[in-house]
Amino acid sequence: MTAVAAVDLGASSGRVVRGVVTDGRVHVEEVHRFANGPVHRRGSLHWDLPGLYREVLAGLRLAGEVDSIGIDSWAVDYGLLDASGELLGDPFCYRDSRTDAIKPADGLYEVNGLQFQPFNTMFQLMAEPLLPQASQLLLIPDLLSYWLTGERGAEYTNATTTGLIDVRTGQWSPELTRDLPPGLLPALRRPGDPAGTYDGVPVIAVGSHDTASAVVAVPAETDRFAYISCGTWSLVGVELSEPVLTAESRAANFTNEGGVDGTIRYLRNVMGLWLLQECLRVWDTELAPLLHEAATATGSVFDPNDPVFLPPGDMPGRIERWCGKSMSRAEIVRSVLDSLALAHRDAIADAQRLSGKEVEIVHVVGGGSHNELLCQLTADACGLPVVAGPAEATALGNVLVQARAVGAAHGTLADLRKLVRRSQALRRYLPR
Ligand code: LFR
Repeated sequence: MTAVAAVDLGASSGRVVRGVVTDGRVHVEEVHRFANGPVHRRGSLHWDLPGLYREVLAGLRLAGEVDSIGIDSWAVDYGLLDASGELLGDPFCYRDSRTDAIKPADGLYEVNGLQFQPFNTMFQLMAEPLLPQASQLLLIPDLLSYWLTGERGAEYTNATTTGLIDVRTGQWSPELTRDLPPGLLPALRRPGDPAGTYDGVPVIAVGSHDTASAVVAVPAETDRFAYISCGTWSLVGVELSEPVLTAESRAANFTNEGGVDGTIRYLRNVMGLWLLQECLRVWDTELAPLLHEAATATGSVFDPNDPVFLPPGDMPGRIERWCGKSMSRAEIVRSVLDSLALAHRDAIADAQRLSGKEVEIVHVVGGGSHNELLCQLTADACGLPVVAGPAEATALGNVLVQARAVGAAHGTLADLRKLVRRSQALRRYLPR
């Protein structure tokens, strides 16, 4: 039996799980869970990295004896280190408004293959006051890994979300990094590479972009599948072996992010359950009773990807203004779910059209796979069967890549996915 600890940090909560791989199965047990969220400081939105690190250490203590440790988190955000290796300032949260006015330069997509998001690291760096003092940049999981081990590196899947990697070579692009201080970006490491030790335990680079780890644990039986990694964001797309860099793909705002084992995660960011999370925060209420009412409520459809919904704030008000009417809470919840289901459908249709890959089944993984109404509405909108689960896909993907690195799991992504299928309860929704 091999046990590993997976640290999985999401924008609204973090967790440490103990993962066990044995007899061709994989199980995870959550040993520590803690809240996370952007913190307002001096008029900007930041993350409390020292606080998150304390929670990581507490979780690792609770995980007990393990054979390795792996860390993943949301993408694009980073900390800057000074020449002595100390963190310079509080890392910014990607929802901070300082990049609102950014416009992408021409010709970027052909090199980095990334959809335009104002918060991509390369744009954050254009607005970064501390850049002149910085000697190195570490993405969030790499920063925590550095604090654990003293070793620095840039894990590849997450590095592709910076916008500074050439998608054709898989290396830092000399062209796109030309204006950055020399040495700012550390050497790349791939999922499965060693990343130092903590207390004698190996730390392994996993798919440190949470979405890369989630896609590893999609329990697909066929390669004709689409996935929706559904949490704070819905990341909707297909797995490819080559990037799609056409003008149509750029115009449709599809991204080619680096996946585990050299795959391409060809997807679109859909605003996701953030819309509901912010409503619930404003209303100071629980979701379950509202979902019950929403099942029979009538909603209005809005574009969940309108940038007005990106920052934290009065979400119910923004939705009502978009739809041009006032609504009950249940109607707002229904509007969010109907709008997300349609955005899921559009992204899956576009992914197929732009990549030429045909899809016969949709896998919903992540916390959103528990949302029965959203899964059913997604199946209805797509006209395809939806398989929901596992909810802990990200942690499972993190565990599986570690397990393979320490010799407890073997083979390709298809082999790792078989372990997930064998051990996790899944639920099927047929289109109505
Ligand atoms: C999901 C995610 C998305 C990324 C967004 C911002 O948690 O990592 O993939 O676009 O957060 O980092």
